[in-house]
Amino acid sequence: MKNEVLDNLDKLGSCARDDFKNVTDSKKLDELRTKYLGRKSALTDILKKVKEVKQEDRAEVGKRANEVKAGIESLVETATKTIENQKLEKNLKEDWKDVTAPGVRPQRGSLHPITQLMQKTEDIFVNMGFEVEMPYEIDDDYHNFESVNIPKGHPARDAWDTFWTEDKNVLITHTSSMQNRVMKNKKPPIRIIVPGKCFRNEATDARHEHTFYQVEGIYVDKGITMTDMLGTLKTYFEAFFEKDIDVKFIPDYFPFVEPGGQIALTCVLCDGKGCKVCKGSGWLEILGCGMIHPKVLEMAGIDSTSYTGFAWGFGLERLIMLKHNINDIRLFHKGDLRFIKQFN
Ligand code: FA5
Repeated sequence: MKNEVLDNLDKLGSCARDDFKNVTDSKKLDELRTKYLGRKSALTDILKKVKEVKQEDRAEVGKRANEVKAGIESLVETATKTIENQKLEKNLKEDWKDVTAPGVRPQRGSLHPITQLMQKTEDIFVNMGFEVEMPYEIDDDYHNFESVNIPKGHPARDAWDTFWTEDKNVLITHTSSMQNRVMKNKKPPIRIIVPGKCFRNEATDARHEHTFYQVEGIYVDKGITMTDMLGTLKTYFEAFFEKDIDVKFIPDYFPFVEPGGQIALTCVLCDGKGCKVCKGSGWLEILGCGMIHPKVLEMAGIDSTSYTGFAWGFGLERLIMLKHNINDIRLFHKGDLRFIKQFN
């Protein structure tokens, strides 16, 4: 009987070692735990037989039975740890998050069309070597008027319907208010654009707002000519409208440029054939510009006998209106979502 029990215990131990090799999940582990250590397990049956072994052999058989039982318990413990570790590794792999990665901004609306096309405008000029400088929205009389050759009492002041603050400052009427500062603070070659909000005490209509955006451009260096200005602006308009465009200079008067004028583009709506918007002419007058007046250069401390430069100022909304065929400037700030959503 002793040998039979010892034999059975050895077989049970070796079966258990084989079975536990293939345990991969907790369900299988529970089954094996019940099979080898449960109340109705083979081990329980063998242990019942120990009573039938002779008295003098019982200690040896009992000791072996305990060793086999401890061996099986250790197999259960090892398998439990292996399964737990596998679970942990799987979770780490699947739920792994890189806490140092940049956050993903949830989509909430989109950029206003003015912002979108202002960014496009800045990109185009930056690619041509221009820097970007922001204007002061409230500035003094000197920068908005005097420094650009419009002294007090000059009739040209009437062309700008100005909002004055109580302390005699102005809500800038044009981004030319930055010409003097930019030229004073930088050394030639100076290539700057000034995109910013302007304010005029206008009776608003489809083409006039009291608050609108201008983009000023200033280029000062030795030997700068009108041709450079036409080339720069043609390059910009072609990139902005994404088509071939001709430009022409039509003389006009601004106190801070000489010669001064308007740039006209081939009408982007009819490609120069003539339509309602260009009044059949095939051309659109789009911006004020010219060669910077020697007096304006001198007021900024630039020697006008050595340096020349050009400047321009255009209204951004009017360009966006042409690009997207918008017929009323007041739509930009009306807050009508049906309008804004078209630019998502
Ligand atoms: C000026 O403001 C000059 N400072 C431009 C300039 C700069 C000339 C440098 C020479 C050298 P003007 O008042 O024409 O010019 O305005 C320029 C552009 O701003 C206009 O062509 C138009 O596109 C836009 N603009 C002017 N007033 C309004 C308005 N009330 N609403 C919308 N856009 C406007």
